Amino acid sequence: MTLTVYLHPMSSFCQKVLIALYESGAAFEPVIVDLGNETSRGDFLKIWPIGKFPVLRDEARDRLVPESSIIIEYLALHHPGRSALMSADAETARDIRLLDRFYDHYVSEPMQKIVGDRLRPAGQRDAFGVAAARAGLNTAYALIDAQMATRTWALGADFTMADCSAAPALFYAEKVQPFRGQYPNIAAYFDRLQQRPSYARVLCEAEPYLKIFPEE
Ligand SMILES: N[C@@H](CCC(=O)N[C@@H](CS)C(=O)NCC(=O)O)C(=O)O
Repeated sequence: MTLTVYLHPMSSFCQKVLIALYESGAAFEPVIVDLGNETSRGDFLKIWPIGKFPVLRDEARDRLVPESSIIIEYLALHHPGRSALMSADAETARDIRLLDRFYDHYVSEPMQKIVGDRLRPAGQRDAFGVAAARAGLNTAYALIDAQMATRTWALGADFTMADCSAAPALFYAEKVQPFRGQYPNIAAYFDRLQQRPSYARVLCEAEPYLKIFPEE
């Protein structure tokens, strides 16, 4: 098999790429990286010393591709399958990238900050940073809710890379700072995402691992 993806099923950025792979139908071999296991972590660091997943290896092209958005763009170019998730039109592609960046930077990052803080040793928590992350999430929620009042998917009618970013970001964001109740358009959008077969499959595969999520 030419495509190998180094990932963990619970990781939001890996789920983003998995949604893209299931949308396209591209064949790939998943390699689960367990960062808590010295051997698994060491093997992964030899491949990508930055140590963050997902990472794609395309054997046929002899390319190593890190970073979730870059992987999805790479797949769209070389392994589009059923659904490319990017647009050939430069203006539309830029709009997709903007929304993708928005969900990564303004939903995923603050969500990860809040989750990461729960994993810190007692006495080393960052209350100031968490409060800033919560404020940032609220600002992002208000913007998304207004956008989604008139859209089916993040960009509009078509399911794109931005929806791949949105689904896992919103899933974990809802756990740390619920949007249901206050933001009905985000809730309705997230319901649509959960019904999308690609994301439903990703959620099903992540389910056995969710028990290790640090609830608080
Ligand atoms: N910008 C990266 C972020 C990837 C990322 O943050 N991955 C997390 C998992 S969701 C990770 O590898 N965490 C492990 C660590 O930081 O040690 C991308 O888009 O792929």
